Amino acid sequence: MVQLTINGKQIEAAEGTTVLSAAKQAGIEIPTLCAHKELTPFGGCRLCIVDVQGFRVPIASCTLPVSNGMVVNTETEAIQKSRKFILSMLFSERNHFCPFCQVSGGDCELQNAAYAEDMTHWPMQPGWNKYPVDSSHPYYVLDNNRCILCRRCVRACGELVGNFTLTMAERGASTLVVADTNVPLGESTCIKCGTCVQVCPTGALIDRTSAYQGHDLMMSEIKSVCIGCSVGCGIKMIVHDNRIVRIEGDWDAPVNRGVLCEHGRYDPMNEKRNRITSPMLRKDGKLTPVSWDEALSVVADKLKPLAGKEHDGLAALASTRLPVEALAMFKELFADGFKSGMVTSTEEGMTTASVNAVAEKAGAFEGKLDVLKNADVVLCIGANVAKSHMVAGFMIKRALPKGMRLVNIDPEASELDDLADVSLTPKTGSDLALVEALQAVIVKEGLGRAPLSIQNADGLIEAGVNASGVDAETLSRVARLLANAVSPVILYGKGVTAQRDEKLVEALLDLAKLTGAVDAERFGLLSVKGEANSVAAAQFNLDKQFVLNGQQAVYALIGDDFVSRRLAERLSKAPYLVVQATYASLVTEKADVVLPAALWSEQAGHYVNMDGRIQTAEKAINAPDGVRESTTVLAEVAMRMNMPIKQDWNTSLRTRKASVTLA
Ligand SMILES: Nc1nc2c(c(=O)[nH]1)N[C@H]1C(S)=C(S)[C@@H](COP(=O)(O)OP(=O)(O)OC[C@H]3O[C@@H](n4cnc5c(=O)[nH]c(N)nc54)[C@H](O)[C@@H]3O)O[C@H]1N2
Ligand SMILES: Nc1nc2c(c(=O)[nH]1)N[C@H]1C(S)=C(S)[C@@H](COP(=O)(O)OP(=O)(O)OC[C@H]3O[C@@H](n4cnc5c(=O)[nH]c(N)nc54)[C@H](O)[C@@H]3O)O[C@H]1N2
Ligand code: SF4
Ligand code: SF4
Ligand code: SF4
Ligand SMILES: [Mo]
Repeated sequence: MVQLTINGKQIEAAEGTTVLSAAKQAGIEIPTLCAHKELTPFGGCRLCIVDVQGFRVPIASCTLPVSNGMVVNTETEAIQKSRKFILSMLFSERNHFCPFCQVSGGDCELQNAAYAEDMTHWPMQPGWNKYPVDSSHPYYVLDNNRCILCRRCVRACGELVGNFTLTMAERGASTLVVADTNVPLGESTCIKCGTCVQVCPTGALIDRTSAYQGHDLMMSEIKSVCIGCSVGCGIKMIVHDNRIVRIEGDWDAPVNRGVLCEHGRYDPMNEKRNRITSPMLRKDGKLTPVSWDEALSVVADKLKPLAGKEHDGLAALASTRLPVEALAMFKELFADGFKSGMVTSTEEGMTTASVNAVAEKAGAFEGKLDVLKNADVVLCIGANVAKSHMVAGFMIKRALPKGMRLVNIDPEASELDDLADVSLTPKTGSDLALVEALQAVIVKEGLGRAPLSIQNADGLIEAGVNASGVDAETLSRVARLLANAVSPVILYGKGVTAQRDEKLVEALLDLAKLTGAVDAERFGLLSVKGEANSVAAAQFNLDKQFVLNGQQAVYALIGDDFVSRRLAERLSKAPYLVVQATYASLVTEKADVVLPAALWSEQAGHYVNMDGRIQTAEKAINAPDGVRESTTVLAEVAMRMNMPIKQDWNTSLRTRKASVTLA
């Protein structure tokens, strides 16, 4: 520990801490602009200057490490004067005459910094040189006239997203933020995650949807969870007048630490599907709006006689994007209450069934996404994380320049191949033979970290080569890379789990133990699941393959999920179809009864992400009139059939062994 004095206060700080963070820990705020807690210090704007005894000039505190006996002052008259001068310079360098932001934003850190120094006007004539504006991007605009060259966007795109699209071009006063080799943003390598926009302290990068929508003071901020995929990123919804104005990553969220992908930040803002706002019944072949009472009594009358019939009664299907509360009720009503033998989810356990089967025997064996932070070798098998679980992909992409090695195993070409040190393209379905061959090489060469009994190593290697079509030399190279890693991680996805082969998951667990990815303390094996509540659905046994065979009716709880033509075709075989859904789709078109359902942001609920975190989504906005929450409707259906439900999701979530620790 290091002892120092800041503003007369004795402070203890860990070695390597910057003066800026030491001050913050001691409750002393130093104004900053280019600094950001998730980014490496850059020392560019110099607003955080402090006076250090023994130094002739003020010095930037964000890049200055603490040292023993240091005496720092943050609020001397000279410092305050210099700070105002720095701000005046920043205002004068470009056009910060922002009449619109004045009434809207309220989140401009440059303006706020000036107000904090009691600045009321610009002491220097602003520069009116014209800098380029790039409006080629679908989601945001880059206006270099408002840019203070803090490089937060550049650092965020590289350090957090691992995309390295943004850079600085030109020099001095002409310095500009550009994409790639100065191509329009809309034609660049940008993957549209919006992280750069979120970190920009001024109006240089502004969101198309939220700019000029009103002052920050008029907005409320609701913490929630993205339901775009099973990563479960923490978000903040900025709401005004019962409308989501903007979605931001939550810097305090343990999963994503503020970063989001396109699907989390922008998809909900660009929803084009048509809402269903009234219950409907098929009358004379046509869906006709009716009252809730009429719709629910028809449903109850129709379904009640089907209770207790395991095979020829009712089949029920729920989306894995629904809150835990709804999934638990759904299971209780149809599996326990109706005793139907075909109660499952739209994902049919494709990402979870084989994983849970192993957990039944081995207990929880999968780790947290955090293990990626210190991984030196990552084996990605059957998971297209650059597309399907983008923020997990960012965790890999941003570590690659720091030396992480990536092995990708996928029969099809994927985005990860460009980033991988080694890409294996085995024949589809040959993974078990391939994984056993990797184990055999490690055992044969004596590189294993844990005992694994293998009888015929050479035979297994040969079998793996023959089955997969991967040559023996590349296979051995991958095995050695994994075995020699200090903290390897194995990440698998639907390419593996959809094989529904418990042995394959076990083989991956054995490989993880053999390479030290999994030991008593470390859980460097994990799978991406599918949707926001795939794990919860599996815990409720909603993981069977959906087969219609003689059932007289189907209850499909779709919620706000997307539906495919394939699903619509499967459901059209139902003699009678009840659909509870937010949006009109090919499935609602085929229904006999349609019940409107609230959207994720219109109801509170819990979601269990891929690594077992139980997270809360708050209600952000009210549903349109006539629309009810999924749980309200299920409870009503249950009541009308005299099958009241207990609603104890937390207990039933834990009755089955999970592959991840649930907390
Ligand atoms: N045999 C077999 N069965 C499976 C699986 C398997 O691998 N094999 N996988 C299981 C799993 S994990 C799942 S999730 C289900 C999927 O089963 P389906 O319900 O068939 O879903 P998808 O095939 O993902 O199709 C979703 C539809 O929504 C559309 N869509 C998706 N996102 C958007 C969007 O942002 N905007 C718009 N406009 N449209 C969108 C897509 O174009 C697609 O038409 O199937 C399950 N069943
Ligand atoms: N943007 C976006 N994100 C999504 C979704 C979406 O629709 N849009 N859907 C969500 C859902 S429901 C799910 S289930 C997840 C799926 O997310 P992932 O688990 O990443 O699954 P896929 O994206 O289907 O990628 C699986 C990869 O496995 C490969 N593969 C196929 N067969 C084999 C095989 O035999 N062996 C090996 N080793 N690999 C194989 C495929 O080529 C593919 O690249 O994504 C979720 N995320
Ligand atoms: S949106 Fe994301 S990928 Fe695109 S430039 Fe910004 S940070 Fe980089
Ligand atoms: S665009 Fe914004 S974040 Fe990027 S350098 Fe300019 S002011 Fe900083
Ligand atoms: S990675 Fe998944 S949970 Fe995170 S923002 Fe993207 S879609 Fe949402
Ligand atoms: Mo899925």
